[in-house]
Amino acid sequence: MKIVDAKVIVCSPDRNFATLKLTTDSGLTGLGDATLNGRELAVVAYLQEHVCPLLIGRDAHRIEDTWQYLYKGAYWRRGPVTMSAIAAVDTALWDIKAKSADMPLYQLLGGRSREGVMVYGHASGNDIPQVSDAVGAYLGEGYLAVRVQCAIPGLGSAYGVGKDAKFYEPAGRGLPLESEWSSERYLRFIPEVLGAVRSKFGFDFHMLHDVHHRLTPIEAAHLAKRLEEVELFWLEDPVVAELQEGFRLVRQHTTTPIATGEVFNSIWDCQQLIQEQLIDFIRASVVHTGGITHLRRIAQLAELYHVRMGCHGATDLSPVCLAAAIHFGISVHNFGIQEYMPHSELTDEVFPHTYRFAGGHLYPGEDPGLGVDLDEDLADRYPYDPAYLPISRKLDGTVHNW
Ligand code: CS2
Ligand code: MG
Repeated sequence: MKIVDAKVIVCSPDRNFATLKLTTDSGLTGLGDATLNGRELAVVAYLQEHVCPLLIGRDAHRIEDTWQYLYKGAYWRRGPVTMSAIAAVDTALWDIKAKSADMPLYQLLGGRSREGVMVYGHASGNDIPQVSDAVGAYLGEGYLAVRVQCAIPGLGSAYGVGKDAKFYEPAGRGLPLESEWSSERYLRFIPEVLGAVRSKFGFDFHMLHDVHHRLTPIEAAHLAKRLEEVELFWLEDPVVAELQEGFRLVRQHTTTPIATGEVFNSIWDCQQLIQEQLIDFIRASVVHTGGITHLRRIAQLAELYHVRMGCHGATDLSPVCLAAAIHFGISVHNFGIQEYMPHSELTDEVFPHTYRFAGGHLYPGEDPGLGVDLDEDLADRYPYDPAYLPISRKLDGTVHNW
């Protein structure tokens, strides 16, 4: 079965997405998400100029060989752009293979290990009452796990607080906005927020919080220790993860579970974190970590060290990626939780899919392949519209980690 066409479809139904579509000589097609928030066109160019021409004529069944061909053949290895491009090809080939086998993708990955994929929703607000209302809404919808984020008094903006209670898209149209940050104000306030949520709703649901790379290791250690009393499911991205050994300092001080990895793009980004058991969950995603083929390698390494999967699933990962994550998550043994930020209705129209939410879980469809399609005519009506993630600055103007 030969690849006869490889094209990248860029669209912007509420936000920008890049999608690779492969077509074989037997007429089967496969989709792969190639979206890299704020740098979408870099991946598009990488695919269009340096990958798609190499795919024409290749055997679509040779997934592992194609992965190695694109990874080793580039010479310049790793990085978010390269690995998102490889991920798109890999995901599309798995989609095609499952379709040619006439089975949903998860069956090719070893079949079900569980009935459904437990997810967490995103509760946020500008103050504690708003956050509490948002948490209550998610629990009322049957979510078993809720991430809690809140605006910080005295700061003009905060990570994770959407314009409305449910939908959160951090990338803004046009050039990057600048947001202010104060670790001191954050550290004083966020324990009060999380404590208030536990006081109101108790401990019978999983509560998560995302620090979003903003603290130093000792600040993160201080926070994680203070938060032991609220029993988080995980504290996410407490520090930036380039310095993997930096997590040792956090780990020494606390039993709060740690998650990181949504910005990772290869197993080498997380090898030390996993092998030293410095984390409890790895957040690597299908779209940014070389696709299903490479994510399975990370999962198998993680399993040896009691680390569970908690794949990234924000709205800037398209329904194609989310579908792949659900097929992966329902099958992989060391599954932990799946992030679920529902896409907009318009996005779901552009990407019709068979996965569904019920009772705090996501379920893949039973259609052959990923169970996602792309309505190209509708997609064409929403062309790319430049949008960037914010830049963060401390109160004294120093650039910080957003
Ligand atoms: C966040 C994301 O979902 C998360 O855990 O870290 O919202 C992240 O900020 C975006 O995916 C960046 O594009
Ligand atoms: Mg995050």
